[in-house]
Amino acid sequence: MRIIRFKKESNVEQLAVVTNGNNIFELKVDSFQDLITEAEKHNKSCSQIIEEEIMNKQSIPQELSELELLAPIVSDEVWAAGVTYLKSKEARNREAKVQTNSFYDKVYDAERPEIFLKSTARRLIGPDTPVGIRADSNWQIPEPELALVVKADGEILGYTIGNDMSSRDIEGENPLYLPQAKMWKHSCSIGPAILLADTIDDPYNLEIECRIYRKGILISKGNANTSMLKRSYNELVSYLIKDNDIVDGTTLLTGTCIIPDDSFTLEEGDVIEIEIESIGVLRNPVKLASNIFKGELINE
Ligand code: DO4
Ligand code: MG
Repeated sequence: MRIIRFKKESNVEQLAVVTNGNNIFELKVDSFQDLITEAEKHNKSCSQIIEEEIMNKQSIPQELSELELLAPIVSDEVWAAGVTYLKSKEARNREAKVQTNSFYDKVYDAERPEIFLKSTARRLIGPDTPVGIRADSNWQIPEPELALVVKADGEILGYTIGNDMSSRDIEGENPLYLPQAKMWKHSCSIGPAILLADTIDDPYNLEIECRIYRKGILISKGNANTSMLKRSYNELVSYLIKDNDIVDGTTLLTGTCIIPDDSFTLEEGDVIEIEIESIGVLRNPVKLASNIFKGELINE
């Protein structure tokens, strides 16, 4: 069972559910956060609330591909975990030009994971909206990551796809530049759907594929599986919420396991597709952040 948000002709933003049979039902609540509140109020899970609501409802006539999808949730904050896959540690050691005993080696083995603030609601975008690239970086990549959607108390309610856009030369120059290597206009995309946690068998066995197209031609492709993750999702969440108040619907990206060749950097006009089994495909074109006009809203 997957939750989506889409724009209707009237410009109204509609929350909906996609069932396993790919039928789409509009939901009464306006946002995923409201769904969490509703479930809490009735002491039920989000999927129970939905099942009861759609029991006697008609599905909409459109197919998923016909809808203008938005980020399935506008999280107040998106956090991210880092160096949770071996591939990420190795790539970061290369970009920082260090061979042994680096900060990356240490954090990969440490009890405490790396957790950083990745995005705020204003900077967050959804499917088909351009992700930004920085003008002051010559080495930029998408980071395809499984994202957890969590409740204020840390319960994992669902899984979506996240793109942790990153500047490898800025981070490689000095790890203290991490916020600049990670956060700028349209540097984080999530979507296209939230797969509800109690409707999936094994979140540690999900195939991930990242495809990058330039002028319509596939120029980079990588594959991985969430089984390669060094830590558990609950472990990451437990550190996120240590003495840190989060609100319902906070998103936590779980780290990247696909890194394009070191010679690769994104260019304006490229198109990024991140596919995660059972969730869908998160597609975003790439635009220079300076060409995304000031005040341009999410899901323009
Ligand atoms: O250490 C810097 C960031 C790591 C990261 O974003 C990742 O591993 O995905
Ligand atoms: Mg990352």
